Amino acid sequence: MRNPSLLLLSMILFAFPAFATASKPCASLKEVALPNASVISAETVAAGAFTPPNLKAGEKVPPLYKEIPAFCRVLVTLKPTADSDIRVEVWLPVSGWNGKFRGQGNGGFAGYIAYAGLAASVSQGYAAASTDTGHSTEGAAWALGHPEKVADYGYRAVHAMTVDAKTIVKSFYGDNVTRSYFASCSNGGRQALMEAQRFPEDYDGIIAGAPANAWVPMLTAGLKFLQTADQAGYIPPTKIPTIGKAVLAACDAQDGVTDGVLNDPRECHFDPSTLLCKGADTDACLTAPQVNTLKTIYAGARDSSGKQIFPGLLPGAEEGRGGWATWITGSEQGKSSGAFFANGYFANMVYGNAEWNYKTANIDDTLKLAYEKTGASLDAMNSDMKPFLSRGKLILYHGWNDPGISPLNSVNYYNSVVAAVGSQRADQSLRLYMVPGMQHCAGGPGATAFGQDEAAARSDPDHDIFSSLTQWVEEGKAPSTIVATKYKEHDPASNSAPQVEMTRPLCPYPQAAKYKGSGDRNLASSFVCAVENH
Ligand SMILES: [Ca+2]
Repeated sequence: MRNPSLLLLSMILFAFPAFATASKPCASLKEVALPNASVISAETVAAGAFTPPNLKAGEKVPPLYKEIPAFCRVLVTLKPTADSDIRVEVWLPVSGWNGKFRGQGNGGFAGYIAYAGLAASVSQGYAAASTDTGHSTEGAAWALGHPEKVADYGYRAVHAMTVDAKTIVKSFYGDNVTRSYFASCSNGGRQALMEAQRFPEDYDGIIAGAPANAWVPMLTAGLKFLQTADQAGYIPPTKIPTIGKAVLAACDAQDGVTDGVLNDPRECHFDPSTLLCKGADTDACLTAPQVNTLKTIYAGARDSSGKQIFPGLLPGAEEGRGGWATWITGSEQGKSSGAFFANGYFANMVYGNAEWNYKTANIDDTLKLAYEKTGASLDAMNSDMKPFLSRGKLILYHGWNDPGISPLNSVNYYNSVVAAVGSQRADQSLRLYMVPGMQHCAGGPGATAFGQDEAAARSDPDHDIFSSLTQWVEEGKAPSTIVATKYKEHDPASNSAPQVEMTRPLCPYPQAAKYKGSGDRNLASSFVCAVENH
C-alpha cells in the first residue's frame, strides 16, 4: 500500500463502508435459524414490481412502490409464546445497502405490515423490518382472552422483530448492521419509547412522535370524556367551528403573528363559558352541559379525589380534518377515534367482555383494573433512560394541537426524563420539539411537514428531523433548529410538486419560535428560537 491514492482510497472505504451487495442468494435465507421463529419465505422482488397486498379494490399502486430497487423480501413468523402468531417482513436491498437498519412502527392497535415505510426505507438504502405485532385484524377484538397477544402488541413483537431482522441482515450481507433507527408516531411513538426503555441495545437513534406511552391513564381519560360528553354534554361537529373561531379571536395574535396558529397554546386562557347560549341553542353557542364538556377537555380527566389522571387538550386547531370532530367530540355521539380506542381497549383488554359499556364504569376502579391487567404490557413511562441515553440519541416531538393525545404528556414525560438522567446527559442525548398548529402526528394549520413520516415527501432534507437524528448519531452533530414546511392544498394524484405556503422553525424545547418583528412571516428565517418564561 505504498501508492498514496490507494491509501487514500482504503481510508475512504474504511470511513464509509462501501454500499454493500448481498453475499448470498435471497432464497438461502429460508435456512436462517432463529429462536422461536420460522422463515416462511425469502424471494427477490424485481425493481418496481412490488404490489402491496392491502390495496383496496380498484386502487392503483402508489408511485412510492414503483421506485423501490430490487430487494429480498423475507417473511418470518415469530412465536415467543404458545399463543403468539407474529408476522414480520424484512426487506433487504439486493445492492446499494447503506449498512444501516430501520425498524418500522405501527399506529393504533397495529395489526398490519407498514409497507409504505418499508418501501421508503429500502429506497433510501436501508434494510428494514415491520411487524403486525401479533394480529392481523383492525380494532382490538383479537385481544379478548389473549393476554399474551396483548404483551406481543405491547412490547414483545417489535423487540423480537428487531433482533431477528439483524440476524437476517447479517446472514444476507455477511456484515453486521452499523446503525439502527426507529422512528414512528402515536402508538408507534409508544413502541419507540418501549424500545428505548426496555431494550436499549436495539437502536442507536430513536424518534418518538406524539407517543401513546401513558396508555392506561390516557385511555382512562378518554373514558372519562365519553361519560362527560354523553347525551346533553355531547358537542356536535356543527359547533366545532364556533369553538375554533372563538379560540383564535381570543389568542391568535398573542404570539405576534395572526396566522391561525397558536405558537404556545399554554399561553391561551380561553374561557369556555363565554360561549354559553344566552337565548336559543344554536350552532353559534354552547349549552351549559356542553360548556362543562369543553372545560373537561381542557382540564383533563380527574379521579374522584380530584387528582389529574391525564392532562387535557390545548386550544387551537379544533376545526377541519384531523381536528376535534375526528378525535374527541365525534362526527356523532360516541363516533370518534378516541371512543374507538377507549371502547376497544377496555372491553377487550381490561374487562374481557365484548359487551362492556363505558356509561356505567367507575373511573377510579377502572383505572386500577387497567393498570393491573395491562400496565406492565402497554405503558412505557419509565423516566430513567440512562441505559439508552448513555449510548443512543432520542428525539421526541408532539403537535401542540394534538386532539388525540394531550401534548402536555410529552412535555411532562420529557421533564421527568431530564430530572431522572440529569441535564448534562439530556443535553447530550435527548431533544423534544413541540410543533405549533400540528394535530395528531401530522396536519393542522401550522407548518407540519418536517420529515417525520418516512413515507411522505421530505420537507427540507438538510434540516428535517430524521436527518437531524442520523447526523447526531453518526457525526455527533447535535440537532438544533428543524425547518418545518406547510404546503398548499395539493392533489396527490397530480404529477406536479406541492407548492410551499410557509416554513417555520421548530425549536428544541423549552425554546420556542419567536417572530423577529420584521420580515416575511412565511419564512422560517424571520423567526428565532428563544426561551419564554411561563
Ligand atoms: Ca398566531
